Amino acid sequence: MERIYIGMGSNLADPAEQLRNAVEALAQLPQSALVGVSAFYQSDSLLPGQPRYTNAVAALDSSLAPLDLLDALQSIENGQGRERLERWGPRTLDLDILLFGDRLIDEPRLKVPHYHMQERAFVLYPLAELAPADLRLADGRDLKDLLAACPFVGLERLPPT
Ligand code: ROI
Repeated sequence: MERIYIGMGSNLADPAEQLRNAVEALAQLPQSALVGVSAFYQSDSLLPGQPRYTNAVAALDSSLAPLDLLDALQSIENGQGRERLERWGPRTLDLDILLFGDRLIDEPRLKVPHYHMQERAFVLYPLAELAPADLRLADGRDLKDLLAACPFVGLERLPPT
């Protein structure tokens, strides 16, 4: 079993409901156990002209291989109506593997740690709710240093529902 952190995001078709459905789907994955889910956070899109996003992070223990987990996450995205019309376009559901145990993965379909996580408050702050305070990424960076360099700006932490 390895501890995996998954970033979740939605900005279409009732985003909070999309994330709740995604959590239920993650809880059903084979060879896996859902360990925790952060609070939900709202923020403006990094790209102008899109609806606001709701984001959260889930922690999963799994013995699935990384690319098998990636396939499973993409089938959850597709099952929730994701249409890949344009890169970076609005989406009903986005599931990103942020961290996979202490693995460094550099494959065409999958790069871990996730490439953009260090500059994204909507990833780092929910991750910090679930991860140990002294978490070190597989590339040697410390989560606390990434947090210190990424201000909590523009994020709205939603009350639990
Ligand atoms: N902006 C926010 N706030 N949250 C996201 O999940 C997100 N995802 C994206 C882009 C369009 C970059 N902006 C985002 O893909």
